[in-house]
Amino acid sequence: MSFSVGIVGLPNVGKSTLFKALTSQQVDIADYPFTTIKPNIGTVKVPDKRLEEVANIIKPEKIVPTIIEFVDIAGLVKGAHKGEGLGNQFLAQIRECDAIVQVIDGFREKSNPKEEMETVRTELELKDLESEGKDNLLSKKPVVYLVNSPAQKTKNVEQICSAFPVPYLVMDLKLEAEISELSEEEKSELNMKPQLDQLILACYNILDLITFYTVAGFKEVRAWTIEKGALAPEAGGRVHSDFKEKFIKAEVIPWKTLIEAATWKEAKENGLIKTVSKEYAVQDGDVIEFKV
Ligand SMILES: Nc1nc2c(ncn2[C@@H]2O[C@H](COP(=O)(O)OP(=O)(O)O)[C@@H](O)[C@H]2O)c(=O)[nH]1
Ligand SMILES: [Mg+2]
Repeated sequence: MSFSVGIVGLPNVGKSTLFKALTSQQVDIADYPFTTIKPNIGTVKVPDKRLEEVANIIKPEKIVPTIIEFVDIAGLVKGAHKGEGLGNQFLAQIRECDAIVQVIDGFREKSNPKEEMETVRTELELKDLESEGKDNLLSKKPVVYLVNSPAQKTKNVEQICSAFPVPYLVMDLKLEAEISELSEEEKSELNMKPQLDQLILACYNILDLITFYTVAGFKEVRAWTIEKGALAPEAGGRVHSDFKEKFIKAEVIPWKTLIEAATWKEAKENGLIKTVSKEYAVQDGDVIEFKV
């Protein structure tokens, strides 16, 4: 299972351009057998420095990052909550997402980022009124605001956005889509640094989840995502159903402690790897070996 972020906004603001840039390098789906692929859903690797550091210690054959899904949702227009422009269909897609990235036009002469932000917010709130404040409200989903603007207009955008009551990112999505088509060599030759990692991390962080790592007998170091407060057997269940149903205990070490110990063996000998029971609440950054 993975968590999903809906790409939302008015028509023609760069949503599909962003989707294309994000998904140009699709994750090897074999690692994620339960991911259903539709044309507007893409799986994206979550950049993770800790995973790299853990892998440096374990030296596995394979490193598998955790993923989030991005969903390219068609543009909302004023009146979407009443069904304008297939609004109901698109709002239903947003409801299935865990978070939202709202793309805002900052590249056209007459763009008005603040008004755009408010138009979309109003549609979500009006739709929520219909559900009388009941579960899974659209306007309560965490949002990352992304102003689509080339660098030379950034000053202008900052001025307009100073009225924003929320944090936002500014990116040139057309450029990002172009960069995403380049090979690693071309990128370094042209000194092109994509900014998308920053967006992916902002989306991942706003979901307020935690990451844990498994080492699978030192063959594969892998990052996993789970809700805060999840107990060890539930985390195990992410990895394999047996690790939940037949959970006996797990060996746990915080990633940083493992890095400091320099090897797994060293950590073990110094008693830094703790044995935990099924009552243990997984902590962000734990490296876990499940025992059944
Ligand atoms: N100049 C410029 N044009 C852009 C940028 N992003 C998107 N566009 C153009 O705006 C149009 C709509 O983009 P698209 O991603 O399909 O928007 P969507 O309707 O929000 O999915 C296309 O013609 C894009 O080429 C940008 O950053 N700068
Ligand atoms: Mg589109």
